Amino acid sequence: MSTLFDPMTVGDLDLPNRVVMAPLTRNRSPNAVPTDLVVEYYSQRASAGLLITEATAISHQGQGYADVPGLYGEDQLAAWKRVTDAVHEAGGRIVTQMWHVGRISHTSLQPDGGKPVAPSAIQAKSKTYLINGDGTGSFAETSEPRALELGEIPGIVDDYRRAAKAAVEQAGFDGVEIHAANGYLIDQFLRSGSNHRDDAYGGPIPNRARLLFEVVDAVAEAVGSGRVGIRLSPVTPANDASDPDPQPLFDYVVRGLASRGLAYIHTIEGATGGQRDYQQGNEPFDYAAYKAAYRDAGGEGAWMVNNGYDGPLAKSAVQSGRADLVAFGKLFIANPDLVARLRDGLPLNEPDKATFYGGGVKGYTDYPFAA
Ligand code: 8OZ
Repeated sequence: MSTLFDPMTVGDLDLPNRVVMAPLTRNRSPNAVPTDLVVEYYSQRASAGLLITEATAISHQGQGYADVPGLYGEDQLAAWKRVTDAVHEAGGRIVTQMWHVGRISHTSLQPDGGKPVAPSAIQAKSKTYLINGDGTGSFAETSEPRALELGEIPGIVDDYRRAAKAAVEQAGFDGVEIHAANGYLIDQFLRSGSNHRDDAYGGPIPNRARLLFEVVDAVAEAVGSGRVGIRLSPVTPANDASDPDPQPLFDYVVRGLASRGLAYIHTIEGATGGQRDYQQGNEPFDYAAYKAAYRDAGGEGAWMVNNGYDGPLAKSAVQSGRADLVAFGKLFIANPDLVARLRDGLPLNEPDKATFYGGGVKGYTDYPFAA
């Protein structure tokens, strides 16, 4: 039996424990460049078994929010190198979450003020976050997207490949996580609510999953599959994601991932940041069957779970063998030393929602460590 505090080899990475910091958007990187505060924030949390960065855009086109970081400019990569150096210096391991938002964007954030891109020209019923001329933030409706032309898709796959290579070779990350969750580009292709294409990337499940596998293969080739993880969210309604029949779709996806040698599969169970038993379609999603589909197909990657875990739920998930790794979001925002607090049964700081997105030190690097 393993516990949450036992080490584990995950692909090419040796983790000292199973407590993972989930990717968390914090909107504190003006011009897409992480600041000194970002360096401090991640290095404070270096005792995590693994740090996953906030979602980070692979290209300007992949941007959808104000002040989120990127992996496509030399200044962005140099800033991330300072983050990874500081984390390594503090004894930690860090991968970056590679992000293309697809339709969850706004023309004001796109190259030349153009329309965001998507599988189909269907506007999401969702909001994004912008910074106004006077420096204040506000939420705005996502813009109407345009459908990607077939001939544009290889360029997007190349953007993932280039970002992965730069993240590892230039920015010093230990690996990358492909963001295929929460209603962003890859998830928009997967789910039938946002994908009405009638070409090789739409319609039957293998077509809707085609972009995901092309991205996984390109990224794995660029950095080695043992440095690649992927995040999926089979039933989340986040960002207007919808599909009436998620079980066969996501069982197919993890079966296809099984042969690709990834370090880990990271699943958001339920509605992101919300109800764990959230349902899309007529039946509850069977997470055990989904995991079994991956293992039956020969998948040997670590199984990472996320969404609403507290200490007891996380400990039992690992001890029962239901999961290998548990990713914590809000608890890691508020507790830089979460591993020690969970291990020693210390009280936890409460996260302050008002300072999640944007701002400075407050609610970011000023949460206290336990005495
Ligand atoms: C919260 C706010 C903005 C973006 C996700 C990247 O849901 C996000 C995100 C979360 O995956």
